[in-house]
Amino acid sequence: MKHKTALITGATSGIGLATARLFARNGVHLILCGRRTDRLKEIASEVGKHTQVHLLSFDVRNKNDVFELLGSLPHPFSEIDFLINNAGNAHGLDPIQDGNTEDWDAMLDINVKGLLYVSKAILPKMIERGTGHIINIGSTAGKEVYPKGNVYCASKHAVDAINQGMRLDLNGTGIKVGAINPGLVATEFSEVRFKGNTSRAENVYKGFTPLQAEDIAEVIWFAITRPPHVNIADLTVMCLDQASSTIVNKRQE
Ligand code: NDP
Ligand code: 8X3
Repeated sequence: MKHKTALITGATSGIGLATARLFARNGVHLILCGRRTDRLKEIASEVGKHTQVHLLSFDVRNKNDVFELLGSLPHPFSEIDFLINNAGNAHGLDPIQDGNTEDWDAMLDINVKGLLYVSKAILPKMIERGTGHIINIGSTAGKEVYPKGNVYCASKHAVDAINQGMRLDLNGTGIKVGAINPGLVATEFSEVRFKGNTSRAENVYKGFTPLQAEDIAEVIWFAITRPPHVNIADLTVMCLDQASSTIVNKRQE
C-alpha cells in the first residue's frame, strides 16, 4: 500500500495498541492517542522503528482539547486517511437500579460523545480531500443487551446508530464508514470495568479461548485494505466459544 496516515484513539492498550503495531509494521504513519502519556511514549519508541509517529495525549471527553489538538496537526500528519474510533470502555456491571451515575456519564461521554467529537474534528479535511475511511469500534453489546450491561450496551447501540448515520450522511463524499463489532476480547477492558479488580477481570476470560486484540487488529487491517469500491459496512467477530453475549462455552476449571 502507498504511504498512508492513520489516527487511532485508545492506542495505549488492547485493540488500539495491537492495531498501531500492525499498521506500523505495514508502514502506515500513525497519530496515536490516549490519556496515558508515559505509555504513548513507550509505544512510540517501539513502533517508531517502523514508521513515523505523532503522539497526542488527551481525554476524548474534553471537547476543547479534541478540536484544538486535532485541528492543529502538523504536516504531514494533517492528512488522515484512516480514523480508527476505538477509545472506550465499560465502567461497572450493575443492575440499572444500582447503577453508578458517574459510570453512566463516563460511558456515554467517552464511548459516544468522544467518538462524535473526534469524528467531527477529522471529517472536514476528509470531505475536502474527497477520501478517507472511518472505522468505528462497536461491540456485540451494540447488537444485543445483556443483564447488567444496560448503559454500556446503550453506548454501543449508539455507536451502531452513529456508524449507520455517518454512512448515510457521508454517502457520495468518497469517505468509507464501517463498524467492527467484537465479542469478548482479552484486553484491559474488564480491569477497567471492575475498577482494577484483576481477579474479577481475569475470571471473565477463564475457561475458554477469547479473542486477542491482535485478532481484531487483523480484521481492521482487512477492512482498510479492500479495493476502493469495497466498504466493510458492519462486521461482528466472536471467538469460537462465544455464541452471544450470554452464551459462552466455558469449561469448568
Ligand atoms: P482497553 O481498556 O485495553 O483499551 C481502551 C483504550 O481506550 C485505552 O487505550 C484507553 O487509553 C482509551 N480510553 C479510555 N477512555 C479514554 C478517554 N476518556 N479518553 C481517551 N482515551 C480513552 O480496552 P479494549 O482495547 O478492549 O477496548 C477498545 C474498544 O473496543 C472500546 O471501544 C471497547 O468498548 C471495544 N470493545 C472491547 C471488547 C472487549 O471485550 N475487550 C469487545 C467489544 C468492543 P487511556 O486509558 O490511556 O486514555
Ligand atoms: C465488550 C464485550 O460482552 O464484555 O464490548 O460487553 S462485552
